[in-house]
Amino acid sequence: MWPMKYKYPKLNVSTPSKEEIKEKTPGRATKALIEKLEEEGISCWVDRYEAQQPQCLFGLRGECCRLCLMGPCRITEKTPRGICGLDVNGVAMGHLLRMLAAGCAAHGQHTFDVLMTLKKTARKETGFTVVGEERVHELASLFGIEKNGRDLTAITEDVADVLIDDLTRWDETPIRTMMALAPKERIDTWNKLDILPRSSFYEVFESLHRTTLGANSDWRNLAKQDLRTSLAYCWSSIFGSNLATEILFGVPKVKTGTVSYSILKEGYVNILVHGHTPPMVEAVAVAAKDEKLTDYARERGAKGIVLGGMCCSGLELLARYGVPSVTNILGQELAIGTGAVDACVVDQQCVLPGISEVAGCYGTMIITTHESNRIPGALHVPYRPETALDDARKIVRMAVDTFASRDRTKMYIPEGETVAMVGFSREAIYEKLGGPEKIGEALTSGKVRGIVTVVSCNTSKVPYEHNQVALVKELVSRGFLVTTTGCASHALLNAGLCDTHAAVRYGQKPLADYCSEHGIPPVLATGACVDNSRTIRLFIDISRATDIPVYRLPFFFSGVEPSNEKSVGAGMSFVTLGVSVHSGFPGQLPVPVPKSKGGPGKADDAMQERSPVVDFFSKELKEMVGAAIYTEPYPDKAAKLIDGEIQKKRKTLGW
Ligand code: BF8
Repeated sequence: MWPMKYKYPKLNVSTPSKEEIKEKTPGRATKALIEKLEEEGISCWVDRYEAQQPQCLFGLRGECCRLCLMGPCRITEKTPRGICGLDVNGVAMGHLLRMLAAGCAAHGQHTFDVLMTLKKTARKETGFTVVGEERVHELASLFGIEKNGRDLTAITEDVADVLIDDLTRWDETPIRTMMALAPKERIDTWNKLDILPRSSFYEVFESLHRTTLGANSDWRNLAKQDLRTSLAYCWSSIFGSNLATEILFGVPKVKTGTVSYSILKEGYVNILVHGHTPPMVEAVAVAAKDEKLTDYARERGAKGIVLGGMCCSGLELLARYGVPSVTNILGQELAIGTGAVDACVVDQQCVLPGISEVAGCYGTMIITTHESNRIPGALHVPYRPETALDDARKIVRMAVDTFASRDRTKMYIPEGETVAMVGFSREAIYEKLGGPEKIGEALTSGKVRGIVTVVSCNTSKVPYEHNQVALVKELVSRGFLVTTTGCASHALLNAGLCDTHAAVRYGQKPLADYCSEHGIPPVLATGACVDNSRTIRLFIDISRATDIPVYRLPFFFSGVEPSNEKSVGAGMSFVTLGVSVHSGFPGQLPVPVPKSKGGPGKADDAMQERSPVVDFFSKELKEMVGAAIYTEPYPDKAAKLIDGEIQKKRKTLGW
């Protein structure tokens, strides 16, 4: 626990000051770079966060309705309904549904791009080739696609068509990927609850419709659509992207890779890729290795070309090729603030608008590649599957030209990089651990007490990366194996938790022995956010191997620092699967606030008492899908909570 500056007693939480963020964040480079920007008079997210304090408590409590133009309406004890008559339950569920729809659309949009690339590649209309043949064959068998006597390209196109159909279909046929991969027990449960989704496109459309003025005042009906949209998010928006990317570029294998700002090199052309569209990332990675372009860089005075990534694009590169990744969502302005970046190539989502100001101060060129994400002042080279490889060469050439003309006198690259073991696809995990049966045995015997997936973004509401690292160290010391994706994984990679030594450093017997025996770290970095689908398949495989439904197994999900709406969908995907969720901050969502006992302030439980939606998330969901949502901002308490819930499961199983 630590003193934090901004108190929100009615939420029973406090948030940190800028100084507290600088002191508490585990990566020392972060502090150094924030101070560099400070000295140079350039603002970044930490300054804007402080300027926004105190934030609106009605908004933070999910009691501010902005669903129509008569609002915003505050729901209070004195004004229990908005102008239209909607009560707090409808407000809370409606806003949650809009967040889920936005998250489903966001992942769905980059999935759409990958699927179009896959289809065009199958038709030989792009410069890419299909690398992941085994995934094509697996999915063709699962989808009942004829394979005999047909060549790979024809089968691949049929697989792409099923995935595209899952993303876009309007009729009532349930998502085929879900029907093929989800356990029968789950499908029966979802069917009984009447929440089987049609597609991401359809459910997003329907969710927006249901939350318009006068369209739905039954919060339970909205809650049902929340669950349905979560299933679409999971089985179409994230699975579609993961599967299509594995078909296009192969299934990652275990390898070592480096993370940190220090991968940027003085005297080199430094290029960062950032966003969520793997084919664009792949194309730039190919171009950055092009010998002609390296020669061009030398002619222009550079020693060579360095490529690094940020956010999910960085994790994609790291998992598949071991190409270094620099940082996560709240590190992007700091990375550019090193003054070492010549070009930052961004596609879609999680690109902070603030980067353009920082880039302007250092002469860094921002290149946008997606029509849905344009930034004032940036150059635009649109991603087109047919010309992606040529366009990427153009982009790298532009970066070299920037190097030659840019003022690099304000450059500071923090020292020290972390080496990590990465690339833990589902297949790579089995290669190391011997398959789901063997993992099931380790869980039964208690060598591994449970598996916790620690994922999602970073937020200004807690000390940046601190809680993610603290929680995971505590979980490892309590004998839990951790899987991780997204921005959380950057924090864990950087903190050395994805290094094989971490099992002994932070764990104890029997987990430390188990990790050493198999040569793995206690934290398995499985990739980008869409690769939560890898952990979902892992949980399902273990369930099949042990013949125990997922909801009874010792699994847990933790989103320690949620910020993007996509992280709401990530948590809800696991809830629908039967895996309980820990959220690291109670803001804006109708989830229970942490108990006041031992917390930083006294909770005003007004909404807690008057709103059945809180009960819905903490109790009713358990009866419906076998999992619930918990909120706890303090990592030591969160670890205790997760441990307690997992221990209950182990006890019920007689383990
Ligand atoms: O999908 S973890 S801030 S980078 S949303 Fe975004 Fe959150 Fe980072 Fe990728 Ni995921």
